[in-house]
Amino acid sequence: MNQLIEISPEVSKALAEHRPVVALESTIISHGMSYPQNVETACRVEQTVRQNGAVPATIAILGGRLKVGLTDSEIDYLGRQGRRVAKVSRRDMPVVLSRHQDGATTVASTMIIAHLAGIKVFATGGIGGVHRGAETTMDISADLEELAQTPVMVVCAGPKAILDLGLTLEYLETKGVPVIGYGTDTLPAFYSRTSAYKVDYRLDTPQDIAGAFAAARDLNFRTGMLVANPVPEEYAMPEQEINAAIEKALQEVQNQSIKGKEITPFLLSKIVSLTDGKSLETNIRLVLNNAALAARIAACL
Ligand code: PSU
Ligand code: MN
Repeated sequence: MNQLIEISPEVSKALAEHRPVVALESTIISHGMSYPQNVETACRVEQTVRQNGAVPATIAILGGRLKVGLTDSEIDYLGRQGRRVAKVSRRDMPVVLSRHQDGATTVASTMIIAHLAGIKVFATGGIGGVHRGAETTMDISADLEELAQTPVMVVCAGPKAILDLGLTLEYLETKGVPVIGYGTDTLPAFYSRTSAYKVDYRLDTPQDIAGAFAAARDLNFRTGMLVANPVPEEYAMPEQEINAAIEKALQEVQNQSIKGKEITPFLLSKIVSLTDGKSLETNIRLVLNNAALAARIAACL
């Protein structure tokens, strides 16, 4: 096994016995929500994975080690540290490791570590994508490149509506990443169940999704797969309200000259305050919903 990686005894045992395991990211803990909701949510997400028949493996970098399966106190540590922990995507990993630092992993780096550990399914909230205005800024999340080159299935509630959804889909098409709608023909947009875009394929059962993923492995494809699972109806945000908040938050990014990897966490927290916390509730519910589906898919694999 890779020298850098430390898999918890429970996850290790589950993998050895070919039992279902679901990877979970940690940037959502440190940068996606604030303390203590971040820790509470991370624990509820793990519980949901268990209730749906799989073992949760929350992933982070601690002291320069790739940790797969965190203890409750490690999750609490990341939650309390919040933005003091580095947000670590693929390009950040070499320096964080060589300096023996801590890092909260994004979708991209969580995929890398999950794959090293032999985990096939990963649940998150929303993925990074092509930002609005990327024609000039070139702000395209490394999450998309990772989906293009790492064979892990990512279950999300669609790309965040702060992004350019159309360009995000174009990018994924170019890279050969299938976008599967779970029980829907329409691409969900994280806070809401619909958008102006269609998914490539609609599949209605965890078995069918597992089947498509298995076929990609039979083909020896290196690409991952994106499963878009709409937020449950009762927790979805009214589109007008969320779009107004997004517009305002994007304007703030301009006004305050927020750049680079700060943009996504800034937008998310701005939207929480602009919606009086309603978007946070939506965010929590959709992550739980994705954790349940990911666990059921993992069980089918
Ligand atoms: N979705 C959320 N909360 C988050 C993120 C996504 O609901 O905190 C994080 C994920 O870790 C994702 C990252 O990989 O934002 C994307 O950041 P960027 O756009 O800088 O690549
Ligand atoms: Mn970016």
